[in-house]
Amino acid sequence: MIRDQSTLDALLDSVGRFVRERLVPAEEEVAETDSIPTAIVDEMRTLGLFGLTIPETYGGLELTMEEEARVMIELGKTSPAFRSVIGTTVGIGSQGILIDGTDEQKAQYLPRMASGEIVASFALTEPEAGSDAASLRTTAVRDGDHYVVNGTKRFITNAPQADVFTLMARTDPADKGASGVSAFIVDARSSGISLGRKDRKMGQRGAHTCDVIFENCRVPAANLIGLQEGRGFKTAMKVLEKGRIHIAAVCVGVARRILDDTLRYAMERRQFGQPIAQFQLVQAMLADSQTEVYAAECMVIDAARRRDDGLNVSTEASCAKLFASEMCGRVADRGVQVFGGAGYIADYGIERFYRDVRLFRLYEGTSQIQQLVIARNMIRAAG
Ligand code: COS
Repeated sequence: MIRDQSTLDALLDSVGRFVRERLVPAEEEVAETDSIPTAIVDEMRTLGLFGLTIPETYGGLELTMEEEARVMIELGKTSPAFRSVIGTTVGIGSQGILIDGTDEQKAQYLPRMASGEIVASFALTEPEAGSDAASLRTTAVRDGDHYVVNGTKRFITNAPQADVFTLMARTDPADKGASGVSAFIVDARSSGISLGRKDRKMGQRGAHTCDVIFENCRVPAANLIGLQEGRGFKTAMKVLEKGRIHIAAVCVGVARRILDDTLRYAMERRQFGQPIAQFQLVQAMLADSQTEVYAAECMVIDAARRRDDGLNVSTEASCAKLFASEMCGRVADRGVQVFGGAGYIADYGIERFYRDVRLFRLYEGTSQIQQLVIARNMIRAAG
């Protein structure tokens, strides 16, 4: 749903300009230094990017899912590490509070997230609990008006920058499944929290993940999301469902950028006396990529609209994430192929995208988890 086309167009225009004029020229520097310049993060704050999804009452832009998807497609047209700066705060880090938090919790945290004053991060995955998220072992044991948290979270995006974690921990040790899990808002500066060293990743340099270790960390009981135990896994699933449409939109944006670069190269690069774009075998690769980007974009927008209409989009969110992330991998692979030998050389940027996009098929649920969600929903509906 688009509330006001001209307001959205103005936002898309300023995000597009920001991407072209500020982010694209900084891509190599970010990859070299593994960090995003502070000036760029400040500009993201000024543009309101940290508050895209947060209600206007709390100082955000309150974008609908369709509007958010369209903004992510624009922001996706550069190194994905830039999107990651705001990604957890507009997405998985804040949405648990927004969806299931109390009014007090929303008022306490959302305005500072919307302004970009604090960075939110999502702490679900553990060394022994990745795809099987419900088996998480981190415990939160009630002690007076606090919970005492112990455990280790793994691959936590933006943990080194985080001010607040949305943490999933087991409050009922007797219940080993989903209903024993609760969600908390945890101040990252609490005593009893330490960070592992930054993970050395395949790509997306400038975006950071690391372990977060909780050792007798005391979290106020008032920070239990929704003030109800046992709802944390469902909160996480709702957050991830929305996040999957968001990531699918990012995939569309990155794929579009890769395809634009590929087309430009194919039209400039000459072999056998003519631009390689004139050769039908190269054209086939360009056309396949164009078709797939278009298909993914249609899926993303459709899933987003359905969510805005209040429909259950568990299946559509997973379909969009599965298709768009796999599509992005194929588009990047064809991009390298069209670039030929140059595609394997760092100077051309395409090999960086090739490594960067590999993550899309893994995080916020692997492709196999999306398949599992889709098929389960089909079987349930048919039964
Ligand atoms: N919205 C609301 N509730 C949901 C939901 C959703 N999208 N998905 C599941 N639930 C509910 C279920 O209805 C069920 O509730 P009831 O017991 O009341 O029926 C509960 O949550 C448990 O669901 P389920 O039985 O499907 O849980 P499973 O342990 O079988 O796990 C998968 C389901 C595999 C889908 C889940 O663990 C998952 O998404 N794993 C991937 C995790 C992930 O994406 N990690 C990325 C880390 S963050 S970057």
